[in-house]
Formats: sequence, C-alpha cells, structure tokens
Amino acid sequence: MKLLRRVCAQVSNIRGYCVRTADNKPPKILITGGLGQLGVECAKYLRQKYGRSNVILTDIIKPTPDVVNDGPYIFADILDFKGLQKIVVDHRVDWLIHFSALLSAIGEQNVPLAVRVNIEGMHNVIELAKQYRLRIFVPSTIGAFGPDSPRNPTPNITVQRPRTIYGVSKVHAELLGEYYYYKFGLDFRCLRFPGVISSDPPGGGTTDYAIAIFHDVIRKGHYQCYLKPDTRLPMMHVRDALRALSEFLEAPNETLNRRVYNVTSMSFTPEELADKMIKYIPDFNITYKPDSRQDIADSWPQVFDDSEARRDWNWKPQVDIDDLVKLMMKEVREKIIANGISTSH
Ligand code: AKB
Repeated sequence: MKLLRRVCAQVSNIRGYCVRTADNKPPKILITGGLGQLGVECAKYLRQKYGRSNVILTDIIKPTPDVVNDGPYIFADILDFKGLQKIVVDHRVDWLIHFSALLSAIGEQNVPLAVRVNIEGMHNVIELAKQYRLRIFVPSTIGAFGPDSPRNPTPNITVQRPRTIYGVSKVHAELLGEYYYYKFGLDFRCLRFPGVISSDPPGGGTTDYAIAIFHDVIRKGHYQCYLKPDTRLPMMHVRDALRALSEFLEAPNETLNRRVYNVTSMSFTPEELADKMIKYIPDFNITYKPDSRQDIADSWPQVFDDSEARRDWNWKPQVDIDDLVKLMMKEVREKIIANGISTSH
C-alpha cells in the first residue's frame, strides 16, 4: 500500500490519495447539494467505506431527523465562497463531491437560478478545490449532448451542443475542470451519468418518468407518462451510480486517460419499462401525454458508449432492467409505507 501510494505521488504532480490520504487516514469528504437525488444515498455508501464522521453532507435545506441521525450534516451555500472555505478548513476536507445543480426540466423553468447554482456554484467549488488541493468530483450527464451529437451510440468524445441550460452548464463544468487539471494540476474527476433511478421522489429531470412511474403505479395503479412510449434513453440504478462514483474516485490517477467519462448500465423506453412492471402489477394502466420534456429527450443520447470507462478503470454495471424493476418495486413500496401513504398495490 505504501509503495502504491509513493508510485501514485511520483508519476503525477497531482496529489495521489489512492483511497487513503497522505497521512494514511481515510479521506474527509464533503458533499454539496446533499439533499438532492444522490446525496443521502451517496453519504450512506461512502460512510460505510470511510467511516461515519468522514463524510459531511451539506445543503441549504432543513434536514429530516433520519438524515441528521445518519451522520454529520451542516449548512453550506455553494454561492457563499467564504462559507465554503470555512467548512473546508474547519473540517480538514480532502475530497469534494459537488452535487448541487438544477436538473434539465426544472432548469428550463428558471434559467437565471440555474445559471447561478450550476455555473456560479461551479466557479466557487473549483476555485476552492484548487486553493486547498482537494480531489473534486462533479457529475455530468447525457444532457451534456444535443441534437448534433450521435445518439446511438454516443461516444466519450464527440460534438456537444446541448439545448438546455442544464446541459450548457454541465459542458461548462467539464471544460472548466479539464482546464484546471491541465493548468493547475487539479485532481478533477467527472462522470457523465444517464438517468439515475432511485426510490427517492423525482427531482425535476427529464429521465425522472422512470422514477415517477413506480411511485404512481404503486400508489394509484396508473401513470400518465410525459414522454412518448418509444423514447429510448440511457439509465442506471442508483446502486450502480454510487459504485461507479466510488470506484472512479479511488482510481489511481495514472490509470485515467481522461478526466470525464461516460458511464451507463442500460437503455430502455417507457413502453419497455412498463412491460417489465406488468410482471409485478398485472392490472396497472399507463397513458402517454408528451410535453416539453419530449423535445429534451429527443435531443439526448439513446445509447451511451462507456467503453473508455470500462477500459481505463474497469467500470462494469451490475444492475440490468430486470434487477432494476425488482429493486424499485420493493424500495418504492417500502418508502411509501414508511411515509404513511396508502397503496393500491
Ligand atoms: C435529468 O433528466 O435532467 C437528469 C439527467 C439525465 O442528468 N436525470
């Protein structure tokens, strides 16, 4: 382990943590946007690996008792640079996971706010990471591509001309991160995720129909889909997403040929997903009423090529569509019951 760390540090001018920090302790990890779609689950996952007190969840929202009982939770506003500096110093942070962002559909409803949160917020965290030599992870998305990109498959490097403010802000984050890597040696890491499916309620994304469908069908036996039945999009269960994030964060720098990688698990359409769900709830009913989210989906990749991630750091998805439906049926039902809501199935 000692030798590996020394090799990591030597072959690169980037601070080589290789799972533990230079002083042989687990990394201290700060998560922004902690109460969004991935934060709470991500904190749980990383706390199991690195210890409860080593993962600090932050947001500007008042947390539920469950979140507070799980581990450290503090207020952090990504638009307040000084406040962020204080947290990094006080808690001796090593790694920063920057989740704060408005997703695709919600971003279109409030572009000025999306610019502030997604673009100004990114400026703050990247400067912070540079100043304090943090390893920084920023998620990107299939939404960083647009109608001029090849859609099936979409390779790691290709034309990126997104038509949503979310996509524009993510291309900006990718380019800024790469620039800081080449210019300052910043250990910037970024994965382009497909639609991430978890039992948490939908959070304003275009791929979120694949979450909402489980909540509505289990509660009411019916779902009205805002995308056409044959709209194919890349997807991933949160379990694979968190494993990808964690394995990528731990990958030694010298194995990485890029700072930004595509990752995916599967691609499906609303119709194909509904067909799989019938096995669990035979009499449920789905109708289709496409809205403005259809235009967004039509400009996004249908099948994502993640061969570079598989080659460089051994990425391999584990959850396929059958596993995903099985997991979601169980997890969403449990969540609905825990919240005291009645179910029709
Ligand atoms: C969205 O739909 O906006 C997100 C994403 C694919 O990045 N889930």
